Amino acid sequence: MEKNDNKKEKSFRVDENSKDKQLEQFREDPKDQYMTTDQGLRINHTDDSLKAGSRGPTLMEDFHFREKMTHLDHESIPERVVHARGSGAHGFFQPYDDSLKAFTKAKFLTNPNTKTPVFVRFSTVVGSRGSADTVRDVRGFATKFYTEEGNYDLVGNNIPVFFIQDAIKFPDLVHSIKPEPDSEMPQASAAHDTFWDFSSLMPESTHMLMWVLSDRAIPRSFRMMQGFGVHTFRFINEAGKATFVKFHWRPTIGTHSLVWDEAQKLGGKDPDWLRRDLWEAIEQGNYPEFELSVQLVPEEDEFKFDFDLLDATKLIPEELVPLRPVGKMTLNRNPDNFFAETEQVAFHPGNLVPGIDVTNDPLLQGRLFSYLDTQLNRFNSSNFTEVPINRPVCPVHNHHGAGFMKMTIGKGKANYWPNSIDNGCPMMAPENMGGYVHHQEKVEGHKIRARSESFNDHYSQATQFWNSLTEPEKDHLVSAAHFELGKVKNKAIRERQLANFYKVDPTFAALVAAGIGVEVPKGMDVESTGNYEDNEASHKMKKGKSVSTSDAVSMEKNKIESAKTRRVAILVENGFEYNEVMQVQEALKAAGAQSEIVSMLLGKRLSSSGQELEVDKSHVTTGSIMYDAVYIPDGENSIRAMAMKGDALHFISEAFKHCKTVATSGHGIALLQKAFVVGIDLAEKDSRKVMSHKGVITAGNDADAEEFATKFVEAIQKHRHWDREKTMTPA
Ligand code: HDE
Repeated sequence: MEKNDNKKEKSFRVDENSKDKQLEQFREDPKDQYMTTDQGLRINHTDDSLKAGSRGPTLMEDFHFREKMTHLDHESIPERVVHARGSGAHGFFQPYDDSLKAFTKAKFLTNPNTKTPVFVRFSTVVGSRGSADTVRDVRGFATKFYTEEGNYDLVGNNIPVFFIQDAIKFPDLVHSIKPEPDSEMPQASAAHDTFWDFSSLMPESTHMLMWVLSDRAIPRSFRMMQGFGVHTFRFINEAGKATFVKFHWRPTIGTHSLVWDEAQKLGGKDPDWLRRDLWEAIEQGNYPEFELSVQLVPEEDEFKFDFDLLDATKLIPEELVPLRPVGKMTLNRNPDNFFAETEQVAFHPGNLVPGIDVTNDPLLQGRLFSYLDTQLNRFNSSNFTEVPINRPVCPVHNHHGAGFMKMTIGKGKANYWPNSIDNGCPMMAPENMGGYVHHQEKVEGHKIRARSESFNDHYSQATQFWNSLTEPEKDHLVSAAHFELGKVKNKAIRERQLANFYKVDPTFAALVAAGIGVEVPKGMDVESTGNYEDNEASHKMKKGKSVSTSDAVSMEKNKIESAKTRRVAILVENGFEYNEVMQVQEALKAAGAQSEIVSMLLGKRLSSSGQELEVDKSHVTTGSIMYDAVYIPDGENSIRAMAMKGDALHFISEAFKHCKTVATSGHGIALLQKAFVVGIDLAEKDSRKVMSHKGVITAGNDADAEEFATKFVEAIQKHRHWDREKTMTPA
């Protein structure tokens, strides 16, 4: 039975403020308020429990004490089994135009006038909630779009492929990569025997392993990493026509990574590095922005590739199917409460809206079961969807009944369908009123526990990835393999993994072998290396479309040169050149970079011309690893003081080692030499010259300050100067 409610439903509209308004009714601001019990009773003393005499026992009747303690005892819920550590942010998404209408009827992707509110949660996968941010790991990139047609979740990662092809292997994968079951070690790391044991026995993981060993797995910032939907999904247009689609997020300030040594040190010095970076950027108004793009493949082309579109260990090379920009997401508000929002947000790849549907990718199919199931474990109730952060902004009406923590108060008598008592409400929505209709796909086959042969090639795209990297990127990947496999105690596992790497590329395997104490096994056959398919069968290129290299996968080849939000340390002691600092600071600000004054101790430092500068950070609380570039202004006394102190010298040589931009002038040039900045010609005699060499900028006493500042900013925009990596000094 239809009810004449249609008009009301139709006129429903969402904009970025609507989620905020909705959250407003749940927000509590304790400002200018009395503290109360949960019942609203005002509390007049919370520092002592109620006792029989001031030295006597605490009384059971102390309801305030009991309530306060009970809350603490129950303050945690189970952390996520994977992606436990995360950071969230609110924002909005807006499409550029309506051109996707030809492919999808999803309104939030096709109406350029709608700003759809979003909540994004970035995460690491393996570590516990309290683990460090900068570990080598995949990063989760999950977005909840609060659309007018219901919540749509794009639950992706910062790597476009996955370790396994079928969800039934996920529990094995997760067990192997998590800390080992007897010792609960190591925390937040894949560098141990069980993980490499499993993955060396699972050749299908090879492509993903190449990405995980690459710099992608140690992002410089959540704001500087790509996101991928990974699976092939389906768009459905108004006419019911389907098109295969892959989703991509690209940060507008470019994709950049840390170096491994830096990542490890940050884990100790600031385990919250990525969380803090995201939080501070939003507080400062440097809103992270990501462009959403899609790759579209007509249904007729499903079998035209040399890989299977349903295989999540494969990407579609952008050279074959270019990215088509759709719109932009801006993250502009930090959560008010970490637990209520970031911890309680519950994603599900099965949260779909009309115009988007799933495919038969067996990894995706398994996820459709797991995400709801895991929330039940976390929340102990199916009513987690009523928690404010998970609530859609459009109306929700159904007959789901009671259960722990039911929040909404349903009216009416009929809690079943069909009913006549409540006029058949809530009613079914026809397709033209936004009712979700699953895409009709003809499926037939024998019931069989097997994998499609089209999933058999485990190495071609791993080879393609290796072939597409620049030399520095390859060097980093090999060093990462030295670290990860170097931690594996069992030599047979190292050998078996090496055999898989041999199938990717013999040179790559030899480079890895040289660092992990094993030989490249001769013959690479089944007898010598273990039980897996031979090279021919598992590496064959089929007859479809393919490319042997794909520049799009290299971060270096796609670098966006920008100094925006880059952090620059200005090292000073008493006697620094004030005017020089002012000029450089101005140039940095104009380029969107941020500078901080770093000195031995906090307090004020006096310049050679009598002005004072407040120190932002001391060497005790910071380090070069927390900056993208270093600048040491001239000033004889300032430089002399630094030359006597290990901290400043270490700061400079470490920044140099991590291939960051280092700039100085006048007396500072000698300081660079003392800090083991080598392989650079620092001995320029012409005092009017500004030298820019492999990211080291030096200016003589009479050089042009503007030229110096410009070259400094240009060098920062390049992110890192890998060409000097091989001449690095120990730090
Ligand atoms: Fe997840 N994944 N996953 N995953 N995943 C979870 O759900 C799972 C996979 C991803 O910030 C869990 O709510 C299975 C691929 C993100 O809250 C769990 C399989 C991709 C997040 C789960 C995969 C992801 C999760 C744990 C293989 C990229 C964090 C907590 C079939 C496309 C979301 C939770 C957040 C979280 C299951 C593989 C992304 C257990 C079974 C591939 C970003 O349900």
